[in-house]
Amino acid sequence: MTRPVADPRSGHTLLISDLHLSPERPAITARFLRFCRETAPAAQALWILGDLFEFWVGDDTVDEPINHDVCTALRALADAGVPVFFMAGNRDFLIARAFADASGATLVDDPVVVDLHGTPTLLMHGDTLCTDDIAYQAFRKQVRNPAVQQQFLSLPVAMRKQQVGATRAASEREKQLKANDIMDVSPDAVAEAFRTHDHARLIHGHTHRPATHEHFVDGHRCERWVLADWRDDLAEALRIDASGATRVALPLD
Ligand code: LP5
Ligand code: MN
Repeated sequence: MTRPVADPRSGHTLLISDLHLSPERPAITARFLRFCRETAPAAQALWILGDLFEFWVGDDTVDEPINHDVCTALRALADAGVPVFFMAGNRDFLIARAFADASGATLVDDPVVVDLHGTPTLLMHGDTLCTDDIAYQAFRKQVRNPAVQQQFLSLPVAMRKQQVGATRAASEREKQLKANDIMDVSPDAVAEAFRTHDHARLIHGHTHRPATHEHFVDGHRCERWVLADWRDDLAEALRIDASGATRVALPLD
């Protein structure tokens, strides 16, 4: 059954990011599956702006239990006529075709500008805005290199998971040594993003610092919405309609 093409100014769109789903946090996965069943079906579209998973070691893990459950829930949404758009984060950038096929999600580039209910909106994961974090940007460049990824993907799954574990531990150690500000977006990078994209409303995640910011760039008032990560005591979606953006608190259990 095809749904009538909805007026883009009517209805609403939901955005989420940074759920960090993993077998270690079953309650968060259960919350996400409930969100897919009870909240998201009323939306015109669902955008996932990265770090849906705690990590993704390759599409050959798409049938692992949690990955399978997530893909099935997203597929049900897509089949019900709610398009799902997925942008990768710094944890799940190896998501590829098999995930898209299993989940029905459309993979989108970072950054992308879309018209959301009449307002041009720049969507990003957010890590590329953290330009003062020199060590992270160097790491990012390395792991986004297709040759490095191919080599990683040729390893057995267990070895890939082991390497990710070691990388996570190194990352956590390094984060302890970094000043807090360095791990936030850089004001210059934000201003540059607004300039490059015609001062579109910016929505991103990654920093786990949910807030709404007002920036003034070259005489333009610009809005930046930072999505919330999902924790034991917090789960949120951003709801966009023709009148603007609002944060929707989701039931915790
Ligand atoms: O993720 P988060 O928010 O905790 O921290 C990020 C930055 N850290 C990372 C690293 C990831 O957490 C590691 C998991 C990636 C899984 C990918 C799977 C596929 C790998 C494919 C390889 C081809 O992104 C952190 C930022 C922080 O955000 C805030 O922006 O500061 O950056 C770092 O901590 C990076 C370090 O500064 C430098 C890199 C240390 C890694 C050294 C590698 C050791 C490898 C051992 C492997 C055998
Ligand atoms: Mn992230």
